[in-house]
Amino acid sequence: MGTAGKVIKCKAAVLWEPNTPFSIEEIEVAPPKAKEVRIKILATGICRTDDHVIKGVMVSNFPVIMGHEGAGVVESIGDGVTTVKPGDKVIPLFLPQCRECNACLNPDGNLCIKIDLTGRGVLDDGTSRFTCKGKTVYNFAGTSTFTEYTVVDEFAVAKIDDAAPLEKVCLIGCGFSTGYGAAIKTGKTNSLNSSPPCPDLVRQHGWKRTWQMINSREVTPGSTCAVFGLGGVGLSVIMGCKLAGASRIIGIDLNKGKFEKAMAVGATECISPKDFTKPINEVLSEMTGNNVSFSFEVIGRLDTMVDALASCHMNYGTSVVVGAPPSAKMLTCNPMLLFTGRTWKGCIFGGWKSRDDVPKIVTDFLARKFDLDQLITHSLPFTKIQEGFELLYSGQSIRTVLTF
Ligand code: PAD
Ligand code: ZN
Repeated sequence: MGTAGKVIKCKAAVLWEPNTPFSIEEIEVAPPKAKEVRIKILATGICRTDDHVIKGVMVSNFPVIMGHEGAGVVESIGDGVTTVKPGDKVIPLFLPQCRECNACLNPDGNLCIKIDLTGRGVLDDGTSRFTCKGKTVYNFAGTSTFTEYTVVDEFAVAKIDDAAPLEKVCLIGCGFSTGYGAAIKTGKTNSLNSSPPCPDLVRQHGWKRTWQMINSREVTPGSTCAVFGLGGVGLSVIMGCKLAGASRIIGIDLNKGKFEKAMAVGATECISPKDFTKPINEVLSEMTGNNVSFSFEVIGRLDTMVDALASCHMNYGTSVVVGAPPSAKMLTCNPMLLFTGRTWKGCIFGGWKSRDDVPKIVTDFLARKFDLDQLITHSLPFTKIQEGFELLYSGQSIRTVLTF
């Protein structure tokens, strides 16, 4: 391609400081160095995690180009890149997979050591490829998708099927996979004291399948789940719970405007904590005969993390923290919640090993195993990014997809 090896000038949404609007700027994107890939971004979703950085709740260096739920086409590659080539459709990965660290080598791990959890905002060699008005502009999450071109490390990009519609599968880069994986991979746990040995399950599926389910860590068929937060990620948790065969899925949100969509993707009922004077865990316990096996916090608040923990069964319940916690905040809770046997865990990117699993999730989407259209409520041209964030703030959007 004509641009390979050259600096590309293009448009990007730069955030110069926290709590300010995006500024559409002309930036320079340097060519990829060894083991790096330059991508022409064609679609990107807006996720609440981006907003955490805008609000300063998650740390980052500034100025920064955010965005981490994108999809595009490889424009050029640096020396030594073997897993993608120019013209390939790809999804950049905020959770990389270097295939060498302990988490990558452990079959149960996915938190690759190369992830940028501390907001350094640089590629693996310690520098950024972006400049604007003579200043270095930092990366976000190793991806930076709010730009026409980005550069990522080879360990942070997955080649996907050529037939994939980028304006939909971009959601597989974050929101969808995170929620879906939280339900079908991370939810199930603590096999021996959890619900599968229930005789109904064995009768229905036989011991072999029951044992597979125990070991595959899915939400178990017939179980009751409670999902706190009905944004794009929470709805994806519901889709995963439904696919795993949960028989009751209760959605919890302060915004009742989210209930209709939640029911459409698989919730069996929805409640707002505002309608009750009792603590929400007591409400859920009464509704279910004290039988929530799995709860998911998909908001990113400390109080709802504890509420979700208290809502699952005191003995065999599992609660999964999916919502991104605010930086440098501490949780306080009654340790009795854990002493009685509950399991409390979290997951980043739904527990998926990103480079291995993202192409498979895309293939499952193309095979219509799940529907992403339900999550995409708005589409806007990239330059209207600020409008996309306003839709998130007003609670009107589930996912806005920006196209270039
Ligand atoms: P969203 O803002 O679209 O949805 C959050 C929902 O929570 C909204 O519908 C709110 O109305 C609702 N809500 C807010 N406060 C409360 C409350 N006190 N009680 C009940 N409901 C409430 O966000 P999202 O779906 O894009 O993301 C959800 C969280 O997941 C957010 O914290 C994000 O940063 C995190 C996330 N984590 C990962 C990961 O890898 N773990 C990936 C992507 C997103
Ligand atoms: Zn996200």
